Amino acid sequence: MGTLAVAMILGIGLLAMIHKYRLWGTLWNDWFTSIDHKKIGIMYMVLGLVMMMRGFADAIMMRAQQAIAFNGNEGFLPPHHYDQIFTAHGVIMIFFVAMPLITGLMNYLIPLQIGARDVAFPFLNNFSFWMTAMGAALIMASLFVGEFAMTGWLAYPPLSGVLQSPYVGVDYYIWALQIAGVGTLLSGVNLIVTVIKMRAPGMTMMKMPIFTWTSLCANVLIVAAFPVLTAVLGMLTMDRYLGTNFFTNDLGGNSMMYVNLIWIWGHPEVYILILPLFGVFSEVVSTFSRKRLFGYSSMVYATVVITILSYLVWLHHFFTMGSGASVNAFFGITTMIISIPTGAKIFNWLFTMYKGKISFELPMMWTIAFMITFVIGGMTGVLLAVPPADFVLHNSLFLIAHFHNVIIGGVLFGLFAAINFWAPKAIGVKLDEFWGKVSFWFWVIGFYFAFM
Ligand SMILES: [Cu+2]
Repeated sequence: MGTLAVAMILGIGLLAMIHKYRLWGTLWNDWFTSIDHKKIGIMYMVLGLVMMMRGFADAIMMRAQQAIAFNGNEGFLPPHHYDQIFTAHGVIMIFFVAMPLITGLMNYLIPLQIGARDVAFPFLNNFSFWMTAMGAALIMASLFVGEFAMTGWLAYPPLSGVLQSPYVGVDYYIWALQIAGVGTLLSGVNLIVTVIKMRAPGMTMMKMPIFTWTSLCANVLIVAAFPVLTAVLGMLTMDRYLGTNFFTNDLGGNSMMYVNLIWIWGHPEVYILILPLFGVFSEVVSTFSRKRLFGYSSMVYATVVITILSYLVWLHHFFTMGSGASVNAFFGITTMIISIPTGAKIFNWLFTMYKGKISFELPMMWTIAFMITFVIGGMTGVLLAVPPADFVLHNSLFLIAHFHNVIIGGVLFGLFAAINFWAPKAIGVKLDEFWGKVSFWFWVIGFYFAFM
């Protein structure tokens, strides 16, 4: 209720400002209905940054609860409220912060990098954005009307089934993800066609900027993975609404199939998030070392190998489910193999810096923070890829720390590098150096304080 009051006051204030300065026409004609890839890209980024406030507030409440609630003290959040915040944090950070931010970045940069006037299907681009925005709006609405899922971010049945979760929270979850997911799929198709068909004359595939390459691979992953998410959520919907029994223990269903299917989407999803940022780091490292990127073609091959391998590892998310030693061993080994092309990229960035004239501006600072943090995240990932170790470490803060090292240290730091690097092009102003450095040190020290 307190949040609703604050949100309403801010919302009414914002509407009054828009009205006072007669901005409705501009907002509607120049932004909301715009089919310009640069404006849509910026709208995606604004959506992601706004939703980051919500996801961050959820994180603060969770950590505060954990700090207070021990020795019989119940803390300030009742269990059903804590579980909703816990679920919303994961869903928002992945679907409505990381995804809009990378989609916005790709929208903005790809046509510029390949010399195209716009994306292949500009109207569809605007439509995709609004589908993502509507998904976000649905989650925000669930804060005030109804509830949100109390299931964790991937809503495993039987907990998310209609018997254990008869309330509307899971329905908000399903519809928000379905709408946003289809929007992401359409924008994936759009960007693939753009890269394949609309490159300027003479730009062969192996002459494309490295960011365009890594984004192309990310969009191939989107088109391959998101239909699986749509299908598995559709099956969960039918279980809940129509009494089908895909994921129940009786009538031949199996809840483990849901876990299997959702991770066939879920593991590629983390590579969808990180690959475009690998491209960003490559662009930043070569710019601020004043050298050409070391090993362009090995970078491209490493990206393609990661794209393929990301489809052979999903079972590492449920080693403890009981697939047996040989299946676990197969997925443990494929997971470890991924560290080879990823390690090759790290060495390529280091060799680019070697004997370069490095200037430590903000994008370069974020890139170095990334390299250290991501290597820690990657190496703890190799530890978790050992099935017997995973039996000890699953459900632990070690796992939480691992994926925050790769997702904050990789995706978010990469986005900050990108925003600092390309903001002058997008908004015509160089972001303030002093406050950028303050922000950098707060983030890096805060991150290590929270997760080390
Ligand atoms: Cu994975």
